[in-house]
Amino acid sequence: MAIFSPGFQGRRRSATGLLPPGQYETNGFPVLSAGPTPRVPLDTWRFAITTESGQQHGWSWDEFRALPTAKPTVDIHCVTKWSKFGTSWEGVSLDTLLDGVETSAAHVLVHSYGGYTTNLPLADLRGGKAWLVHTFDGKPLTPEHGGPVRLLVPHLYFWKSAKWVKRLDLLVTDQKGFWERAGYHNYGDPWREQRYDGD
Ligand SMILES: Nc1nc2c(c(=O)[nH]1)N[C@H]1C(S)=C(S)[C@@H](COP(=O)(O)O)O[C@H]1N2
Ligand SMILES: [Mo]
Repeated sequence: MAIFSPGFQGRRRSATGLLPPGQYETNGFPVLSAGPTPRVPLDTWRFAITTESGQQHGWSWDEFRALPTAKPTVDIHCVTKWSKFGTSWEGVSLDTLLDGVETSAAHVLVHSYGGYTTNLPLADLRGGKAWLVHTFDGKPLTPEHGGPVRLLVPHLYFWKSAKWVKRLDLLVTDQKGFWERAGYHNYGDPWREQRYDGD
């Protein structure tokens, strides 16, 4: 039996229905890029995970697209204060990609085509909380929004969701990324409003 609430609009507007402190809702999808948009042809695209012992696990586009996919619908929160509710994506869970990667590292430095970097704890990529997505709203992810493939880690501020993702380095010692070195918070939990270093 289906239950419809009075205001039901036919599509889910929010995954949680909640706005983190200091955020406002937008219906648009702003583009925030610290540099030019790299164009990565699919026949040369590769994604890799390297471990602290120097092992490398790599995927070509065809290998990546052969992996089982998930379709998360999530709210996203940018540190510049916009939040967007109910964004729907398709991609590969990091749990799938990390399956068979042997590591005792606790930290990750994410590298993008174009040179952008961002860091986060490896634990934040596990447990169904993070994906490498290639589809947004049922269509291939556009280059401006990080296509062919971006990281999606919606429980942290959106700068952690690296566009044009290329490689994850699993590290024993934490290493700061682009915005983290520039004074943004090392972890970036929107619910604790961790915008800047010291928040
Ligand atoms: N490679 C790369 N990834 C990036 C960025 C960037 O400049 N380069 N900007 C980050 C920031 S600050 C935000 S808010 C989101 C913006 O994603 P969007 O442009 O799809 O909205 O991407 C994040 N990932
Ligand atoms: Mo951002």
